[in-house]
Amino acid sequence: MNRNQGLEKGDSLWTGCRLFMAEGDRGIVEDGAIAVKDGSIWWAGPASDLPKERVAPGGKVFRVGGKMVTPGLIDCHTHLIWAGSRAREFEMRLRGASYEEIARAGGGILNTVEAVRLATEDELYRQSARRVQSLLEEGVTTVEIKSGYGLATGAELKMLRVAKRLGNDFPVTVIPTFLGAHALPPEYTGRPDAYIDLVVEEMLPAVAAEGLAAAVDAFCERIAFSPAQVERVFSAARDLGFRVKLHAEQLSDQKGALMAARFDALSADHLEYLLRDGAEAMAEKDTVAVLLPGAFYFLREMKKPPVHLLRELGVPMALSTDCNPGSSPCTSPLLVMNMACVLFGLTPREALLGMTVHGARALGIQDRVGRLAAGKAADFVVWDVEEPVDLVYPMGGNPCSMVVRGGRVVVDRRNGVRSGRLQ
Ligand code: DI6
Ligand code: FE
Repeated sequence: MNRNQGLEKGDSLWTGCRLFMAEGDRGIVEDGAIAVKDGSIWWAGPASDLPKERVAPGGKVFRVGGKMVTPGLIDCHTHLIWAGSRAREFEMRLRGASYEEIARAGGGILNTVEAVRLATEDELYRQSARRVQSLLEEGVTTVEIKSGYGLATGAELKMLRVAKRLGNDFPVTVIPTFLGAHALPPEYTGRPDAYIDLVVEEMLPAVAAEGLAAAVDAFCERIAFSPAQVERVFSAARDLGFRVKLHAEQLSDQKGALMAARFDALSADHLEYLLRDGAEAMAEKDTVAVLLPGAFYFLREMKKPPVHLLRELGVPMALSTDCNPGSSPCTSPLLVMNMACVLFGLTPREALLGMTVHGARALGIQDRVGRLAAGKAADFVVWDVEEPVDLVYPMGGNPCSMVVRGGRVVVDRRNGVRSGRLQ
């Protein structure tokens, strides 16, 4: 990109935008413009400051008419590739069984593992593609997708290949994460350390060799793996050059976040049972707290993540759907933002920052996406609302007007956006 050249034919200018900016007190630029060049943001800010002498005629102009424009949403924690359904377990939980009880009885994650192992790559792709499409229609332009329902080398690689295909076929950036240490597969019952051997010695090298993951995650919990077992996975991951992240303190305090911070984790996720020691370690290492109110809601949790503490310590809070069949069958980032405000006490602005700039940090891609600023990818969403609170307030409905990804309009439900040529 030659930034000196200015805007030419083939580039586009977006005017009349209420820009949601990551910095500043209220953070809205009321009469804003975005200039897009070669798929990236060339300029963004108050229209009055636009360098007009560098805007050549002939380019495309979109007049947004005062709608709010945010960065493309970043869903930084999903398990959206799965087969089968866990509706029966949902019914069991409605009758009083707990998520942990179902898992200990061999259901839960292992139920989905069975279905994923049986599914062909094409079947998995078809089921999962629908979920990607739903996210996209609500403004998601970057989605992280975890493996973790294969729990055998071939099946884990199958999931990660599906993730890659989804990224190639949809106008969404897919960031794949290897989650081999998600649950203990049935053939390793009573032998968790032997399964960790398999993850470390066979799966991780295979994932690295095929370049199929950007980071490595694990589930540190009573019903999953101990901190010592996760440490073995993290050490091996680090030796192969992976950044790590962790499902930590979801159902109990395992000191997982503390351990993750020692490995310079990108993020620690869930965190309902996080205590001050873990939060301080995260603050020190710049580890992002990923909050997942969909899982909190769906599992009827009572204990909330320590939002006040995270704020006090300056730990960035990201927000994500956790889209998965067992604890958060949710493809609505907007509903998740609503839940984060109602259930966890985030402000609407914090919720939006959690799905944009902090979501990008949780994936280590904040230099490329998450903000409306020069040099970032031209990934943004035009919403038929004026303020963050208007976006977060309804429980349902979709005020998305347009989704732009890499400068291209990829969702167009155009309500009142007019386009033409620059004069
Ligand atoms: N925590 C969760 O909430 C998801 N995975 C995890 O480690 C749930 C996955 C599932 O129940 O299928
Ligand atoms: Fe999860």
